[in-house]
Amino acid sequence: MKPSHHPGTVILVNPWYPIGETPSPPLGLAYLAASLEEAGHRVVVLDYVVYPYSIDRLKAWIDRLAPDIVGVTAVTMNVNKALQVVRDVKAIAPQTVTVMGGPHATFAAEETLRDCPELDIVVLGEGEDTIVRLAQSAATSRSWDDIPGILYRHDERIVRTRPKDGFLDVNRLPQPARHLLALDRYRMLHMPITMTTSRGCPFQCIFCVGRKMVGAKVRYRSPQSVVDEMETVAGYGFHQINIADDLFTANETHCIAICEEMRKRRLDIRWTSFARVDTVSLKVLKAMKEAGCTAVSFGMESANANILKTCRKGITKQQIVEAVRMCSEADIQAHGSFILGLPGETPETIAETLAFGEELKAMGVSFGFHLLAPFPGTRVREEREAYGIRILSDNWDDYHANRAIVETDWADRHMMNAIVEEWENAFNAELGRISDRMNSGEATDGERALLTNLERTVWLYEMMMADVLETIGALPEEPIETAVQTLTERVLPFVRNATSPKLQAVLQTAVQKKDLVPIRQEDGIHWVWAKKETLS
Ligand code: B12
Ligand code: SF4
Repeated sequence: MKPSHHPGTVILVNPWYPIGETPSPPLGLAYLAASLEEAGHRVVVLDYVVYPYSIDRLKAWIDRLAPDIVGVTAVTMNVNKALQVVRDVKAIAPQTVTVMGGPHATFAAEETLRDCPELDIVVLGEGEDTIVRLAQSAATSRSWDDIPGILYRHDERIVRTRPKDGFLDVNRLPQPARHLLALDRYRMLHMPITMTTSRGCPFQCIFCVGRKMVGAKVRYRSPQSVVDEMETVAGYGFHQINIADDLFTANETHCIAICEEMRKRRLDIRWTSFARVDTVSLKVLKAMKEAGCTAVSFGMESANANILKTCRKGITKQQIVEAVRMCSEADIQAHGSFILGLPGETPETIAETLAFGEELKAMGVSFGFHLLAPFPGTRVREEREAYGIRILSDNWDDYHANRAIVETDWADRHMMNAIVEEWENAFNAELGRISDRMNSGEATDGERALLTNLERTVWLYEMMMADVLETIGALPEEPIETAVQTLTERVLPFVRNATSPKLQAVLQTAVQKKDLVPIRQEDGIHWVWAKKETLS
């Protein structure tokens, strides 16, 4: 018998996390949405990274769409925000099925369900097929036991279904449904847009869940479909596209085939990628450069050989230096990131890493630090005693990797925090100096662009998140030149640290780019964000 098809309605939610993390439009949700749309379901994505959140706003959407499912994504750092959304959904519409997926829920599934009775289902790992099956079931029988790879609540018990048969065929997935995302807002905020060319990772770094999420065997997408997607993404006008799979450079044939295809189609775009220092070659880097790659980010983790070995990154300091040298030969900017607080960290190893950072800086590398955040599912968390680390916080809000929540026997949290704080202070002091130079007319073009972009991002973000345009309402009818001036005066009190001339320049540019649009109505001018916007 042919199963009858009952389309359901699904709301997907991206919970808040700070703009300082350089967020990109939520790619995982766009993949889920594409599969749901392909199966005939109605989908809306609500993105509280770039829209203010309140239970009333959520209620307005739930009242309007009466969704069968609200699905929320989360990483560890914003899981508490995600769970608040789940609680609010149940308070608004108790019959709605609440689902959570993503790396945090995958590896802390039972405890997340236990701690949040309002959460009905956790989806483990890749979610495309699963969310489609859940949507079908939610709109019909509401029985979950034959859907693999989930945990669900049944009476007082938590039931785990059989594992999925394996990983998805990445060439069968539809292109991510980016048309449902708030792309305009991310673009206005000067954030990068991400895409992936493969899924899977054969490495076993002890601080990462990447491999456990996506499997050890790398599944490559066809170069045609990758470049098709790239063409579409390029059309959205972002200043930067980031290829987010960190094994992009690992398979020379795959990587070069993509670069060739980009050149063949004469795509004139600038893009960046993640990579491992041991998987780049000069040949690959040169092909990437010719195809428009401007920068590559490497996880360098530590300068100390023992730490590198213990954390199973499988790279050496020599390979880091060699990768950086090849990047400079290929004229690609290299970025490096280090993790402080890994097993075996001592004051000496920290000093070694800092000194190495300076050495790399002299070679033209830009680099930054994170502090170890032992996420659920990582080996370093599961075997913390064996690795000699102490975890100081179980509050997931602290898992942002910007302050120490781990100590070793030799490196305490104060020491590591002091380093990061000094780093942040130096960065802020440098911004202050640039600001002074700008005021006295001595700043270089690069410095001017850096500061202007930063101020623009912060001010536009504050305006978006405080609903300033909606709050100020209608402004007097007047010609565009003076209308921008009036807008500036009305917006100024809402934007911290802005000066009138600078804010006016920011708003003027936004108007020129049609990011800010005046709508003339009977009661005067209503300013709105780019026309394409449909979500709020
Ligand atoms: C690109 C990337 C970034 C980018 C862009 C992030 C973005 N939101 O687009 C940048 C650089 C900004 C970034 C930032 C951070 N990242 Co990051 N990032 C990645 C990376 C390399 C790829 C993510 C990706 O796009 N995957 C492709 C999409 C398709 O997969 P996905 O998002 O996981 O979604 C799938 C499933 O998870 C699932 N799913 C997800 N949500 C939901 C929801 C429902 C309802 C369902 C059913 C299913 C489901 O289905 C999706 C489709 O299959 C991963 C590593 C990895 N291999 O996944 C790390 C990773 C996600 N990042 C990680 C971390 C820690 C961070 C930061 C906190 C950085 C930090 N301070 O340490 C921030 C937080 C930002 C955030 N909230 O996402 C960790 C998360 C671990 C954890 N438990 O928290 C990962 C897993 C890497 C690691 N270290 O282990 N990141
Ligand atoms: S850090 Fe990168 S290479 Fe290491 S396990 Fe994670 S995804 Fe794989």
